[in-house]
Amino acid sequence: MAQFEKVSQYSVQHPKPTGLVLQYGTAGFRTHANQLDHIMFRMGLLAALRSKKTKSTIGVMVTASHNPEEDNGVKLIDPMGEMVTPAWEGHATRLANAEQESLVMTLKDIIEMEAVDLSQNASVFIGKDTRPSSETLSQAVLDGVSSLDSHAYDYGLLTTPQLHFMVCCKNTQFRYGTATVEGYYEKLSQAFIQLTKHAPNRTDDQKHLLVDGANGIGALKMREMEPFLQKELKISLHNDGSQGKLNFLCGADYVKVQQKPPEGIKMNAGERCCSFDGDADRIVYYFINSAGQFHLLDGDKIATLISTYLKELLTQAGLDLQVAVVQTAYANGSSTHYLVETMKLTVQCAKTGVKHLHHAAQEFDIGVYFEANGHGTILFSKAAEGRIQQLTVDPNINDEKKSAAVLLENLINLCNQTVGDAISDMLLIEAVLAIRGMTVQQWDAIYSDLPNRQLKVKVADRRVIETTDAERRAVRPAGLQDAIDELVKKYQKSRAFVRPSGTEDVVRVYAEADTKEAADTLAHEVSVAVYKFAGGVGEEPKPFL
Ligand code: 16G
Ligand code: MG
Repeated sequence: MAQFEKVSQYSVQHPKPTGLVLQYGTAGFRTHANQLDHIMFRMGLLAALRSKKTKSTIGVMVTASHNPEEDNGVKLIDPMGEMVTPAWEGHATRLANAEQESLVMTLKDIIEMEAVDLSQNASVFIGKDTRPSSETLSQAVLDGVSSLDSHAYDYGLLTTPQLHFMVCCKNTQFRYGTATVEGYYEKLSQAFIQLTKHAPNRTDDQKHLLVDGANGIGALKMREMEPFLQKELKISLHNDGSQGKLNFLCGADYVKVQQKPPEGIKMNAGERCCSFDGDADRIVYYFINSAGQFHLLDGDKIATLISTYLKELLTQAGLDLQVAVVQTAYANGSSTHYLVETMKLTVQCAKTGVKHLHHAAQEFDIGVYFEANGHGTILFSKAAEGRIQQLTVDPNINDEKKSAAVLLENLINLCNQTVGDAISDMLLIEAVLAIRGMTVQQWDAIYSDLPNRQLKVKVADRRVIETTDAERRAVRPAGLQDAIDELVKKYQKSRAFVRPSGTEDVVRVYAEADTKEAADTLAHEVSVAVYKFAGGVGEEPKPFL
């Protein structure tokens, strides 16, 4: 078949290093950029097949998010802008690891297994982040797509959530929005401007926000978007890529993990600051108080602010829609306690990884999902959207109800419902703070985080650890969970769990307790239990100093 001859010919220009094995992990393929050329070509092929199968546009994003600049990666985006479905993650891994001579055979296998009609048209949207390697790697994706005679549209530089947005716009016949960067800026900024009308007389100080762009794509796109915001938000952009290196000593992951401000940003006491990660799908907020102490407002605090406000609006609008918050085991116990006990909201725990949270959130009228690391968004069911819209045009309701319905409608438009989006989340948070007349300190004071500690343990094979209950309990190896339970009992307000990382060859340990010392000691003791029960390698974990 001529089609496969072309694949064979093109693939020679993107050879696979013999013996190299890579896995489509939690967030796609991710490794040093010089190992990825063949992966990109093959993901171009797979995206074309997925497009033929779904008869929709598929997205391919070239990025390694918060990883160092030398790395790169790729992930596929399904028709509604969501992460690619698990069965196709399996196909991706198989196709990626087929040796050069069996590439066409593996491709044919997938075509047969999925009953792909090759005569169907295909369309693939491609985006890339600012890494130097992204240029040639995205070219390899294009080669893959065109070797199956499929149509590719290359958006060039985009944030990851922008590409998710484009794919969704295209496949909803533009009901979700216009599939251009201007379409994205216009949709979000109009919603933001409408919302800020409910917060009149804001001072310049209140409109001011420091943004750490992680020296990446988010900075670039924020600069493009600024004119659309019509001075309703005054951004001081730092780490904009003009000097520093991507994700180096800055960005959301650095700030969250190090629990300190990024380099390259000068903060005055009480000033609101936020950091994006390298592909702008995560955000965290922070400030320093007058005593110079650093305060972090992570994904849990963001979920609390947003879900609380949504509940308030629903009450005002007289709508009996259920708001649920989806978290992971990493959510601080104080946040869960506050949401359940004080706010009386439904809280669900999902496994780590965006696709799990997204999936869980789809089950509710309004699902607010956030990982503690700052990745999250809000999903509105079609029925919820419908009822809100209906209310905005209902002639028989009072002004208070109408105003609440209009606010809800604007919030829907401000959210990127395809995936967590730093820019969209930032505007959402800024709008809610403005409307409620809340300072960042007041937001922080809603609840106090329990002290917590995360550690990593090296073991011979991390797959010996098997978890259940959304990763909160280990069912294997035998004896490990009992040991953890005994350790946890020794402390107040304590909790601990272990899980194999999906992105690194380590076992992760999380512990929290009423004091910093207790959390640190518990984390260390649990690490030792992992080392003993799960085949630790190297030296036994040392006490935390
Ligand atoms: C990936 C996930 C992120 C998760 C992290 C956990 C996506 C897009 N990203 O970066 O949500 O928090 O992995 O990493 O799903 P870990 O398994 O190494 O702890
Ligand atoms: Mg990211």
